[in-house]
Amino acid sequence: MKSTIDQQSGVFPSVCSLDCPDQCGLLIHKESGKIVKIEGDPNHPVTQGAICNKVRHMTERIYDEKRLRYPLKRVGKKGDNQFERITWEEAIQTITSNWKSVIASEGAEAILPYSFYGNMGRIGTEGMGRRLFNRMGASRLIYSICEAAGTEGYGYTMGGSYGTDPEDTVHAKLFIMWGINAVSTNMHQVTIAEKARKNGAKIIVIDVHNNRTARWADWFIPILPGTDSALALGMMHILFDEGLVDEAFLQQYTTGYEKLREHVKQYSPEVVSSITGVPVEDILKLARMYGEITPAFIRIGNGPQHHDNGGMTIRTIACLPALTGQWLQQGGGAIKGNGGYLSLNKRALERPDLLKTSTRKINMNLLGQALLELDPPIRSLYVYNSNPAVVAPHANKVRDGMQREDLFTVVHDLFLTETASYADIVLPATSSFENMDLYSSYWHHYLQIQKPVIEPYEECKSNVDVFRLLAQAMGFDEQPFLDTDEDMIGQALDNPNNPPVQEITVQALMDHEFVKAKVKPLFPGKLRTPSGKIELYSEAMERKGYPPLPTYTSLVEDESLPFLFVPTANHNFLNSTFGNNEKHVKLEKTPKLHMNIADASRLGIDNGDAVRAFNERGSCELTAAVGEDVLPGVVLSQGLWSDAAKGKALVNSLTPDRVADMGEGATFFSGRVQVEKVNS
Ligand SMILES: Nc1nc2c(c(=O)[nH]1)N[C@H]1C(S)=C(S)[C@@H](COP(=O)(O)OP(=O)(O)OC[C@H]3O[C@@H](n4cnc5c(=O)[nH]c(N)nc54)[C@H](O)[C@@H]3O)O[C@H]1N2
Ligand SMILES: Nc1nc2c(c(=O)[nH]1)N[C@H]1C(S)=C(S)[C@@H](COP(=O)(O)OP(=O)(O)OC[C@H]3O[C@@H](n4cnc5c(=O)[nH]c(N)nc54)[C@H](O)[C@@H]3O)O[C@H]1N2
Ligand code: SF4
Ligand SMILES: [Mo]
Repeated sequence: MKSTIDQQSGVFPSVCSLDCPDQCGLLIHKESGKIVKIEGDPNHPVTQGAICNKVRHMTERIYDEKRLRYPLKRVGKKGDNQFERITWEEAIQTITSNWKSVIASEGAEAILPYSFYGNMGRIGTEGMGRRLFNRMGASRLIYSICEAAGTEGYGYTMGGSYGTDPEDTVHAKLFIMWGINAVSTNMHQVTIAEKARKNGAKIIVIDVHNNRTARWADWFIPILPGTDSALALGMMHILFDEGLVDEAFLQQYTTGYEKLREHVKQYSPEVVSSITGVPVEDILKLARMYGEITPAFIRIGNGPQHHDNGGMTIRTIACLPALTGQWLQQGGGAIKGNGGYLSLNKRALERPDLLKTSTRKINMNLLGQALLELDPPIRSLYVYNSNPAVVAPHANKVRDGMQREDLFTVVHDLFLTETASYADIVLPATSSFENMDLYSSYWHHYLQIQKPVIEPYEECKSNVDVFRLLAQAMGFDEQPFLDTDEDMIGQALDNPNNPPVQEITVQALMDHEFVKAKVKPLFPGKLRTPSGKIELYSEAMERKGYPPLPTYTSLVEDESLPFLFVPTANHNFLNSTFGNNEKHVKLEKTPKLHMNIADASRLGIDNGDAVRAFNERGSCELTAAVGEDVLPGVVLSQGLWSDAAKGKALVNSLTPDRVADMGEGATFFSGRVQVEKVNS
């Protein structure tokens, strides 16, 4: 392959590496060996040349003064950010000699890798690192911080992460954006909906916040947090009651619809209104629109599933398209996540066979607890592709754990993140434009290989390269550690359980900017549920002790404090990424706490006041945004602000480290707080 690196100037196709469903095609403009501009690739069939503001300003992040250039070792106290330059040899030697002595004295389970999708490249996230830690016999991480609860819930109904092809949704006549702030988090779904709108489509947003997406809608339905399953059940009640269901579809493609018909009788509009805060006439109107307009498409977001009851809620919403037979309409149905369609050969990528004996699994949502309370203890933490000191729930507990003097921490990142400030050794990472990887979207059906566009910045190394060095220094010389990047990509694509991906070759991805997997439509067909049908009644759930029919379950009683605190994503950052980049911080202005005017006036809080939200887990200072953007009893913030930008705005200091009803998922949005004015 002729490397684009060798060409000093030109325009090169690329792909966005961030954890975002759109996975945009990019064009990288290069002059004299440096990136000068990043824009959307107009040839990409889904993203069509449009990209978000975040990535349009990505160049500044790549060449940011603050970017890590070489390995560092800590010379001050943990958290104090005092480091000294060391060589790669010293870094690798220090890490592996620590690991060897930990393994000799306490066993490899005392080592915990912690990572997520700061870069979505599959070999950098799921490849060499998993191989190394499997071979070592380290503790294994449960990757549950994002969509685990909803994925399990959706899976009971639909048999896996399979939904509508987003390109088809241009034909929809009704869009329900359900707990997704798509204008900020899935912008091309919005672009497609806009096209459909020109053909008469209506857009409904169901959310707890009158945000950018709500303001874009034809109809915004505010709902109380954590009550969405009740609303969906109320819609089902009306659909059955008014004969708006597709009996033929129910009979042919679902299990348990007669039981469901009886079951939803209890969810009358009056009952549902008292749970959700949605007026009876709006529940009726919503159900009738959904029953009468076709094709109808539901885009299910992270909002409803980052709650204690998130799994059951998503399982319940996922039943709706079956009632009206929407899965047979082009563009109808739902998307929660489409990752199943592009699933890769996980075994080949991660090589679980290298693990000799089964090792303990540690839920990433309980990192603080794991570092402070686990017995036998964790002695070494290796973090990459993630910033848990900011993004993980109960962040103060996480930081207390990282503060432990006897914990040896390594952080591999592009920046000296809040997490890195607790590290003993910091390793500099390449950006996605500096190394090769395979990208597959969890929304559309395209795969793409990122060929390196520029040379690695200073002494930066990719995840895969660092893991290779570590494996070598550990004395692991098996083939999996010798595979090249291209070998690994080939192995990942070769998935016998997923023919549409298996037929895509490395060569095809090298030759074309992107390739669409030839995904078969879900219907007519057999799902991957036990019955092969949409399971309105699920025996699998029953066996696990869940109600077998979709059900409203309430949030767990948190501390008895007056407000439910919903700390969501914001427009100009991506999780904590960009929270340390000046341009993005400036665009986002200041971290706010949205509250209802009725609550604010009772507490003597005016718009623009400095306020403190607190509970027994921590405290967080924000600027009050008073109005009617949230219902009374709810306070909401946007963005995972970095310490550097606003010292006290660590929203995750308040979030619970309880796990959700399914998937051991996160419950970021189910914590309660008190709020008070900060007197300056
Ligand atoms: N700009 C930007 N884009 C991103 C990200 C980012 O941080 N910034 N993050 C990326 C990642 S990793 C992910 S997982 C996705 C997440 O993207 P989204 O799915 O949009 O997730 P959130 O923004 O967490 O929450 C979605 C919406 O749910 C609402 N909400 C909260 N609780 C409830 C509830 O109980 N019911 C209802 N109906 N709504 C509720 C919130 O107000 C919010 O508008 O976005 C990705 N894209
Ligand atoms: N309160 C609250 N908390 C949340 C959420 C929320 O909505 N509210 N959302 C949750 C969700 S959905 C998610 S997915 C998580 C996301 O949490 P994380 O996965 O931790 O996401 P980021 O904060 O973007 O951190 C990614 C880090 O990876 C680094 N990185 C990027 N590329 C590379 C690379 O190639 N190699 C290495 N070694 N590092 C790299 C980046 O510089 C960045 O510091 O946060 C969760 N936390
Ligand atoms: S963050 Fe999302 S919208 Fe922005 S360029 Fe990347 S994939 Fe596209
Ligand atoms: Mo996420």
